[in-house]
Amino acid sequence: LNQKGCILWFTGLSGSGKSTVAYTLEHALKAEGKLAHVLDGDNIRHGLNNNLGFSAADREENIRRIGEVSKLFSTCGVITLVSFISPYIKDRDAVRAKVDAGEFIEVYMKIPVSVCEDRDPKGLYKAARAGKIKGFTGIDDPYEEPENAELVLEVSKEDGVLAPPEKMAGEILQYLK
Ligand code: GGZ
Repeated sequence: LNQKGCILWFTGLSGSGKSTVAYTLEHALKAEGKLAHVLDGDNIRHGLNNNLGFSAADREENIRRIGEVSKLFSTCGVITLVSFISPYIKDRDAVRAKVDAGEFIEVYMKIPVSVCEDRDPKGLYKAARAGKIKGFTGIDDPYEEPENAELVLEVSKEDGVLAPPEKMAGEILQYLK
């Protein structure tokens, strides 16, 4: 009952696997009887933040509100898995600064844009290259890499391939323990 919450803040490009790993970890944590919940585009951008787009100002406001919501969840004892590109260092650091030391755990999905673009699960990179989406992160909009992430998940050095989500979720679980 007195489980302390925390915020696992996934950051990385579109198609880097943030949500897949976050949901895999949510299931693993729930299987252990822990209170865990994913916040992502589906339950935030379509609801609370449905008046926001992808300008720099809107992305900043998106992350600010998500930070406030995550803080509430964490205070309630939830292991809060937050999955947004969150491209700007200052916006991520502003959330970090609002919570207790150790409560904010930044998880950088360090996947090169070339790999994300090859995967392109929703065809968004293709649309961005074709000029149908303007200001797409990694193509014609910036992504600022974390400098002090608690965890960095990377593609394999040998073959440039992504580890399965279960393996990445397992690494994070080890860190939490
Ligand atoms: C980046 C965009 C854009 C633009 C729509 N740039 O793969 P997805 O589809 O599901 O993830 C992307 C998602 C990014 O929303 P976030 O709230 O995570 O972004 S931020 O943290 O920067 O506020 C992508 C889709 O929305 N998408 N247009 N221009 N991603």
